Amino acid sequence: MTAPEEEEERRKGIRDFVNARRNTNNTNNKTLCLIVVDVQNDFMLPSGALSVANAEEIIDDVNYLVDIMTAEKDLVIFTQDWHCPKHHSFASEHRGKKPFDVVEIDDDDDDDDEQNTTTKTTTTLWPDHCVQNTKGAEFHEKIRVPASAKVIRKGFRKRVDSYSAFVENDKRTETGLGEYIRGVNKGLELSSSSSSYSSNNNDNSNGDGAPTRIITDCIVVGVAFDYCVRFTAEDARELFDTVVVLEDLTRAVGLGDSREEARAAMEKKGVSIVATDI
Ligand code: VGL
Ligand code: ZN
Repeated sequence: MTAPEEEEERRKGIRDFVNARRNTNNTNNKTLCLIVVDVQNDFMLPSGALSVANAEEIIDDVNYLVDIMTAEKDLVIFTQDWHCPKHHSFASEHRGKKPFDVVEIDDDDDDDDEQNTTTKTTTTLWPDHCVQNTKGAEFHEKIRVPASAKVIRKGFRKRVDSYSAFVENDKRTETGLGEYIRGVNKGLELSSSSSSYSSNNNDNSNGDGAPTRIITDCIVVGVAFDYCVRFTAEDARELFDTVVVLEDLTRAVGLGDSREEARAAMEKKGVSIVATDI
């Protein structure tokens, strides 16, 4: 196959994949959600501070996916790792530690107060990366971020890292993305029901008290498969019936068994991990 033929083949795989998701349960033209994780210079460029092997390879196909979903008015979200200088996840902030060391850190904000009980968390230390307003934190120049897309920045609190686009690594602090998606769902629900709704009917649940969820399917792509893609996809299961990671539109950091651990953890949470060509 020639290169253009291969490209068309991949694009057909992507189109078929999206159409199949859109038409599940005999619901034609339902709205889908796409989350594009951390397609930023520090992860993508070979010279990036935390470069993920071959990550630039996914950009053309991610652009294509973004284009077709934007054209269908699906909800498209981009995440951006956005650390303050001297972020606590940087190895340079921990004496005697190197990037990629796994350490126990305390969650407490106050280093010196011995009265405080602190919770220890195991975490990976990284090279300084994606520092706010630096070139490394910018989206890769080839990625197209449509004006209609929502950009969510994460990891900007000095002491807390955030792999997930929904909840930071303390498992408490919400990023606001969940709230945003609930708001979008509310809007869709109101606009789709306004014509048939009587104005004095305030019960917009489906009768059993469960919230009506309009956007039921979410697709996750980007980097890194074993960190931010993984935790974003796992948490997305709280909001969506179906969460699919399109594996060929991701790349992994690959520390020890991180790739296989991520796969197992996502599958345990009910995330599907699929290739476009199946
Ligand atoms: C990521 C490590 C540190 C990611 C972000 O995007 O997967 N990994 N910060
Ligand atoms: Zn980071």
